[in-house]
Amino acid sequence: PAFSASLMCMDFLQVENQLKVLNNAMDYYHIDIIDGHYSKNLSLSPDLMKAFRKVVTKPMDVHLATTNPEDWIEVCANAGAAYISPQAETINHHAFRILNMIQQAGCKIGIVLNPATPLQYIESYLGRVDLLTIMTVDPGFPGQPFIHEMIGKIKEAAKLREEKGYKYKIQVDGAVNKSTFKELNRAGADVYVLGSSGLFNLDENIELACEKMHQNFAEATQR
Ligand code: S6P
Ligand code: MG
Repeated sequence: PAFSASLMCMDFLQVENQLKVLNNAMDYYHIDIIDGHYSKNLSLSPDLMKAFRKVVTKPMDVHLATTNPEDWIEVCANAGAAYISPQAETINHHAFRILNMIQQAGCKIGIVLNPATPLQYIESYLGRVDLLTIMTVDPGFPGQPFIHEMIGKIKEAAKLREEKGYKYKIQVDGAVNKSTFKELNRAGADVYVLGSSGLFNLDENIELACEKMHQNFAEATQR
């Protein structure tokens, strides 16, 4: 398994210290870029990524919860994104152009699927995807309840990858924590996005929070 820290959930008074600890405890950074329009919230930004970049040693994956992802690809790539992951629902009128834009910007291709969007919606380009994110809450806000119906979609994504020889990693985002690790792992998740419930709320001390998260995962998934 791999773990991605969702930085919109971090303690903003302790940014540098937390990033230094997370560099050793996590595998990726999850950067929610929300435009206030696609989802009614605001979070991180390309300028913040430029600051984070001075400290982070793990790849940043940008989750574009934006109405027009094409406006943000270049600027996020220049700010240090390794993966760019738009919402599938926002690109399908010109999906292949967007996937090419991501690649031409020097980034790996991510795609995010909302809970209500079936896997079949992106069937025609799944073969090009490096990181498939299955939302297990509606995007926009931390602290929401896990949507159990998504377990079937994760299994389906794992099965399809096997059948077709696709390369994508399966990432899960939303209420990924102690109470959901087990079924997410069994269903076939590869990358776990950890936000408030799975990481930052576990302890005020980030080192202890990371230790608790790893321990929770190990306990939930042993045997
Ligand atoms: C939600 C966003 C997520 C959250 C994460 C929060 O819009 O895409 O990445 O940051 O899900 O974690 P939790 O444990 O509060 O659901
Ligand atoms: Mg996200």
